[in-house]
Amino acid sequence: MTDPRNAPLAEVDPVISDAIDNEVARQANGLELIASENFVSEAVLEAAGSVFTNKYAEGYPKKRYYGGCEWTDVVEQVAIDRAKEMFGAEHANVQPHSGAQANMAVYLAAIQYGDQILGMNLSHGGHLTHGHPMNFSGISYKVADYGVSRETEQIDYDELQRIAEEHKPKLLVCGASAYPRIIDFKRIGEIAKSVGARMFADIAHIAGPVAANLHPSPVPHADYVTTTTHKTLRGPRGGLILCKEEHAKEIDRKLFPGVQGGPLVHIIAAKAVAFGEALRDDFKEYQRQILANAKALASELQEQGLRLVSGGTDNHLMLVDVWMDGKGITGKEAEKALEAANITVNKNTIPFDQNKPFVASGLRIGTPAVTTRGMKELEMQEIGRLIAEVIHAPESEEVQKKVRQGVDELAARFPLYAKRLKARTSEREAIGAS
Ligand code: DSN
Repeated sequence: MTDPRNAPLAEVDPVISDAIDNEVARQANGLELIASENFVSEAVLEAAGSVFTNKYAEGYPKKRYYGGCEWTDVVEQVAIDRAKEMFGAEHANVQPHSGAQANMAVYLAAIQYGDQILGMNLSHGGHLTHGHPMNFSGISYKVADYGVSRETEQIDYDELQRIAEEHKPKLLVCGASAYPRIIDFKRIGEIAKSVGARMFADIAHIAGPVAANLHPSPVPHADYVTTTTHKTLRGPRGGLILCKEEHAKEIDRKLFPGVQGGPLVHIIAAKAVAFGEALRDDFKEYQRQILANAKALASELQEQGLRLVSGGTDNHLMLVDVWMDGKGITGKEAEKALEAANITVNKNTIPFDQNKPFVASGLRIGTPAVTTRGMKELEMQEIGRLIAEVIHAPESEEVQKKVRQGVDELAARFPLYAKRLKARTSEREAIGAS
């Protein structure tokens, strides 16, 4: 009998093994348009699934609280060096388990409990951790917020200056999770300076274009920059903090032991691999294509009669107003109808939304994942038409069926995780499963 400690997952735990196989098939056979998702390489998956998951390593390279860290130090130092090189940053901390934990460390390092912060309103494109009342940031600090103007649906920097002067924040938080336009980090830096605030930029969504010099970088202007590593950066799930050297010690101390205990060394290894990929020339081309694809998809959606918040996109995502002042459908209905056609997106509030966040008036659509599959502008036009067909007839099962066929064809032309999918199919055939 095989020692169960050495047996394959399918034998040890068929329920979980099956769920993983089915997820491979879901990702490969559908169209992934959630703006914050992507598909990592086999090399990143291999590092994330490595034996470094066994290691405790509190501390930092060469200063650990545990023995046996010599290979952990190699992995973490490489990740740090590559992160600094990618963004031209003075200091990098690669240990945050997530973007939220990276952000928490910044708050702890930059300000005191109860201090005033100024962040972008969640319903205008900001993020929970930028001061939402139900998040630690809104619970622990006094919050003022800024948003977009009603006319342009873009950040109104003059208004931001005015709000900053009124509230005199200690920390000015910028960056967004649903904002389709360029963010003027230089201007925000000037605003922060003019009121004596430190500047904190969360570039979780746009880290890829920033690293590829296709979006202005906040690094020269901001005291602190954070990002997740799994969105446009195409790494494993996790976070990253960049800062000026003067803040380095405090950031490291606040992340560990302030926010976290032991780092996830297998994930740091996978970050290192992803950062290595991001330093290659083809990464810049990948980022360029993400943006070109977003523009192509946005114009096709407009061509098909859909309204885009702010009239278009400069980055990897767009916000579609499917509600149209009550003449259309809710974001929730649109998300569900598209899911039935194997197109994955998420409902999203739009600025000045008339619906509650769980219902929402918009859809957020992004191109990083489909671009990873190799799709280009022509495919974006096809996808735009498929999306519009569903949104214009959200109740029609016939339309959903037809669109599903279109999705199947597209997915087959741009294979994903082909080896994994093949292994699953042959295993299933061997046991006669569907
Ligand atoms: N949940 C992420 C997103 O989808 O943008 C932000 O944390």
